[in-house]
Amino acid sequence: MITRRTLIAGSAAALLTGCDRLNDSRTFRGVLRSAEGLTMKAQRLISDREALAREFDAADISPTFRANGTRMPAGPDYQRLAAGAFAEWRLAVDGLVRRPLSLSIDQIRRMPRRTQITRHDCVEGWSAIGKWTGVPLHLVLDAAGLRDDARYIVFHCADRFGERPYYESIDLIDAFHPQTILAWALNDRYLQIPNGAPLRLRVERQLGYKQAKYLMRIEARDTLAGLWDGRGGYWEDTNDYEWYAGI
Ligand SMILES: Nc1nc2c(c(=O)[nH]1)N[C@H]1C(S)=C(S)[C@@H](COP(=O)(O)O)O[C@H]1N2
Ligand SMILES: [Mo]
Repeated sequence: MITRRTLIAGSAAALLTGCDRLNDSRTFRGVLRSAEGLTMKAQRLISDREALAREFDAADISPTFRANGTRMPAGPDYQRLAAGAFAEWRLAVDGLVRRPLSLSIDQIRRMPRRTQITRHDCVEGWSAIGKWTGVPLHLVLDAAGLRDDARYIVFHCADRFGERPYYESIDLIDAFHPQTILAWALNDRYLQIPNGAPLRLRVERQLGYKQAKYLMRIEARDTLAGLWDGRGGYWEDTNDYEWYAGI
């Protein structure tokens, strides 16, 4: 699998290939200097992307975590799954993976978990602090075995806005970030329907609309082109929201 580190190491190696032969060239030293500068900038950018979102104390948890957007997916398929307490629900993990998975909510709840108290910021101008528990996304991706050509992780949801299903996507830096989890509990309770039951994404360095609820399928892709309008998310496609919604 190509990790961020091998990508950086690879590009640094590519920049430095042939340095013995070119060492005397004045132009080359200039190029090398700017390449070093570039690598440092790239490194700084990526270190910043790796920083942890602030985590809060139990005393900071909002009394209610308001629900926004879809609060109950309308389709009969979801309603049937909900009526059965999601025992029949499966999360598909497919696309550019070596071992496609189909996971029940019990299997996911039995995987190693991370709990984090974080602040959710919605572009509509409200925030809430909640305690989330879930499986780190990277463990699921490792189990599926990402292929080297995977660059994006797409989250397909059960709810629709007209003909368009809600979906979201992130890059591999966020996918492997330690606070990026597939959450099945909020405030020590199994996730309830208004907040995305049975499973939702938490990608804590980004705004509310990236936190896809009602997950049905996780797809690894090499490009976002060809998926709806190609901008990587429902709101990105329909309302020009930023794909990278950093906070
Ligand atoms: N599937 C799905 N995910 C979604 C939405 C939605 O409508 N459908 N709304 C988004 C928005 S804009 C926000 S602010 C959060 C709200 O999460 P909450 O309902 O738990 O507050 O979910 C995000 N994820
Ligand atoms: Mo939002």
